[in-house]
Amino acid sequence: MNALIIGAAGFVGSYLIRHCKEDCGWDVSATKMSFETFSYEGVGVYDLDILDRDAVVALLEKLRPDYIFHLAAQSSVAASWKNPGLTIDVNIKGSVNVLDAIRIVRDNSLSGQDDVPAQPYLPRILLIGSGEEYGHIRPEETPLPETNALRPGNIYAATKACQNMIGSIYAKAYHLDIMMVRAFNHVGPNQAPMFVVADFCKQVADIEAGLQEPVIRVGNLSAKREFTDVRDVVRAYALLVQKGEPGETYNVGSGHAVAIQDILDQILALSEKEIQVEVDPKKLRPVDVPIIEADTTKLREATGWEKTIELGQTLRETLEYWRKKN
Ligand code: A2R
Repeated sequence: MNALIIGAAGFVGSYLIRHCKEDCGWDVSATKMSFETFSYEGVGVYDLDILDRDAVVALLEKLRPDYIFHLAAQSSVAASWKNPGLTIDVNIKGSVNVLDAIRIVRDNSLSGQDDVPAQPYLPRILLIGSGEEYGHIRPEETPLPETNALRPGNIYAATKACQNMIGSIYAKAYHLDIMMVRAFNHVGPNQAPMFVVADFCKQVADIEAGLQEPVIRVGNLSAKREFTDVRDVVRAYALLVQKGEPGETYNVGSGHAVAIQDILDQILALSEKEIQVEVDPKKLRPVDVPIIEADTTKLREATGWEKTIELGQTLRETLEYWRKKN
């Protein structure tokens, strides 16, 4: 099988490449933005801006991947408040471009040439959405099934909810094999420190190395979120492109919400330094959703997926990653 990972230079990309290549044994190609530096041994890496639909069409015509993972996004909630226009462009218009490009290449393949028999191009596509799409959740709604009402509480979440709706429309209207996920928070080494676990681990590592005074600056500690190791998340993605039902949405997460305070306590317990905790108003978001927790029955029944890595291990490895960087 031959897989294309769009938006591979981010956090999830290299984990997904490694899994598809090493564990699944697929040929893998990947895309990055022209200004990003990214390479992976044995993987063809192409520059692609998903805002350029013709470029997406050209790449698909060239590679004809069996599986397409669409990771490219403006993926930060905090950045979506600061730059809503870009978030809407990339996450909605960019995703429509990817879907439309797939439709065009499929339609071109069906029209064939006079003397060449048509070879239908029917890839399977995974659109990556977010648990944030559920938004303002009532406590009695958790754990959240995929059928729960979506009440997005921030710009990023609204764009991912829209991507999901458009994915479902394209699957039905154009008979494309599109599956959608709502991925809950995923964590691990190499995540950018704008995300909470990486932020806390980096600050602790900086404090230990004497690069920061012994004060960790935090946002809202009472919010409860799911945290799943990124390696378990990419296993779910690879299973879903193989076993998912077209037009369906699957939650991907541990099924267990943890308070950010607990995460902080676990990370602080891994350090021998005496560290003060201080709330930084700049880290508090304009609207915060108190609890997000997934019902992952649909994913597990469709694919047999189970999480394999405990949160404690992920936190230890993430802190170790930041210690090594100093
Ligand atoms: O924003 P950058 O410069 O870090 O680039 C990101 C890239 N990207 C794009 N790729 C193609 N065309 C665009 N117009 C475009 N804008 C941004 O997508 C980055 O390299 C990649 C996404 O990686 P991350 O932001 O690190 O997301 P992560 O954690 O790998 O999550 C993958 C997916 C995203 O759809 C998230 O929203 C979802 O999982 O949770």
